[in-house]
Amino acid sequence: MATVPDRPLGAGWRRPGFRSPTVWEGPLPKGRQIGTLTGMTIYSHHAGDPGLDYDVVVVGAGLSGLYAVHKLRGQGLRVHGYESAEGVGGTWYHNRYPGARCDVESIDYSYSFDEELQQEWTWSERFATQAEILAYLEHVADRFDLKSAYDFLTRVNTTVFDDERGAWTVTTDTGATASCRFLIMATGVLSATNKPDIDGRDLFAGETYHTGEWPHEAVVFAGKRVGVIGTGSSGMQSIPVIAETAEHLVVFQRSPNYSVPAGNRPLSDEFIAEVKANYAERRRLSRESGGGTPNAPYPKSALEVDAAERKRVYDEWWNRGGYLFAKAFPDQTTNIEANDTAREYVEARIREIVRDPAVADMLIPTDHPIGTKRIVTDSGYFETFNRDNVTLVNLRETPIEQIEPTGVRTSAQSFELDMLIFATGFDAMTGSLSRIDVRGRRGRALREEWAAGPRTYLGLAVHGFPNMFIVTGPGSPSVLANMVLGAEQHVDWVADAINYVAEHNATTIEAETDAVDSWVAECSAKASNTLFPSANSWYMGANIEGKPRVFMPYIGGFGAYGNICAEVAEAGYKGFEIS
Ligand code: N01
Repeated sequence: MATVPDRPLGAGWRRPGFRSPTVWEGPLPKGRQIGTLTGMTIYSHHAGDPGLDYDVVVVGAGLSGLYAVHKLRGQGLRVHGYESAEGVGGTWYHNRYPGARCDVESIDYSYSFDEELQQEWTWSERFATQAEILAYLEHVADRFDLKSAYDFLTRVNTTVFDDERGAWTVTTDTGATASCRFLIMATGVLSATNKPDIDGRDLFAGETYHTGEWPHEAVVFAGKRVGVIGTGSSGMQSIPVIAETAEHLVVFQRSPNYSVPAGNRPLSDEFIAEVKANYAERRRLSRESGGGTPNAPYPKSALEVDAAERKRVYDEWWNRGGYLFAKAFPDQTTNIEANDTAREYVEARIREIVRDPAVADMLIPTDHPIGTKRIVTDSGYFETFNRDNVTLVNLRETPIEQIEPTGVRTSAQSFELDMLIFATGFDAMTGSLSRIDVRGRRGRALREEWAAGPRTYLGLAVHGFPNMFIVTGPGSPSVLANMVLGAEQHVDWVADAINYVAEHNATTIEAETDAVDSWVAECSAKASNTLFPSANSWYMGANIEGKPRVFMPYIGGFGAYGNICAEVAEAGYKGFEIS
């Protein structure tokens, strides 16, 4: 005799009106097996379209996809996932370059949906390493039996909507195909790597790596002449670690970036106990906050306080560490004069650290207001340029002319190298979607729909692409907020929307064109009230040649955005057509 558990698999398991499972005393039911929980087999009783392979297909097994599988299975839906990598983790699976860490504190960059999970997992450091985050995601996947939902090493090539059937068909590079009612694109925002087309790029005969596609095998720098192209977060995190053992390191910098030391440290037992005792309140504050963590700026404007008070605040935020420095004062990224005070403070700190004033000059950005590109959270970055085995090359003065079999030739000299590392970033926010051939109503391609920049309603849905949801995509706070809580908020919203469709015996939910127009205008208005559009950042798509210049995330705040989504749902999914 087998039983189906009568306790929730997750919030929403027993939503009114939905076909939730009950305790079975008799022989195994005839539903489709959807997983196991504490040794019991779970069967779906969702009366979806039996002609479809699945109720939901989830693309991606990063932190968004994993939660989507868990949540929707918990609603009794038949869920299947595809993941191009061999394992779970998404960006944390691939970005295993030396020094890779998250710049959001580990105690916040973790799931909140399950209290037991939250209590049983203990982070060892304030800013977790990639390895620890991946171990955490592995733990989550095992704990909730999520891997069983996935085909790994399977890349989704096309997704096509069938107007007649109100369903999607997904095809993959292994030849596997699947039909489903709902499609969840949990494809990640920093997943599609950018390897710039530098002359001779593929001619280099030594070892070549991209930080975003780092191999699983150990990479040895000792005794080697290493070149790194790119000084964004990935470059600035890996450079100090590489410099420790490389014979010589050449850093090819096109644009300098602002960085603030992480102030990383091990977490004490007392601190962890206090966090765990107050997690609920911490999460509540995070959900209401601007950035998805329980941090708020100083309560006064940078221009309202005198120089001594301003310095005290900047000292405090500098010592806190990391990108939050951009939010020390509330007007720092909206008012250029306020921004200048932060910029001058950081410039002075860089000059204190870097011994050679000419090198310090090269390391200080001059092309964007501080904080309008993500401030890097580093561990010893500027100090690295005091080492004898490190050379900084300013590509603005001496651009790369050619990559050659033996190294890199700039307009000034040739650098002989044994290893070349591309820390050149991503086709962010839209790249992972545009690399899939997504076809909506009447065969319309998402690439065409977004030719002038991404157009979504709430970052979640696209007109003409019914039943397709994007998690943490363009038009949502996404990378401007805590991605884990962002993913939970999105997936919970989508799960409720799917319930709503089922409860109303409907087949499709689709963003209305007017709703998309107004949301795009709202996102643009919010961005234009800030200094962000003035930077050539990946937020703007400016790092990819030919990409439309549009500020992609929603910058109205995480809490405010959550409220808007909730109001839309409460108003019967205002702006969506349900049919
Ligand atoms: O990528 P980037 P990233 N020739 O785009 C340079 C998150 N992240 O992987 O600025 C020469 O920021 C480019 O130069 P320029 C985080 O949100 C987080 O470092 O275009 N150089 C730039 O210096 C971050 O913002 C963490 O002039 C070229 C670099 O390559 C985001 O991911 C860690 C070039 C790319 O920097 C992306 O970071 C890592 C060319 N042709 C990443 N093309 C943490 O949590 C590009 N570059 C801490």
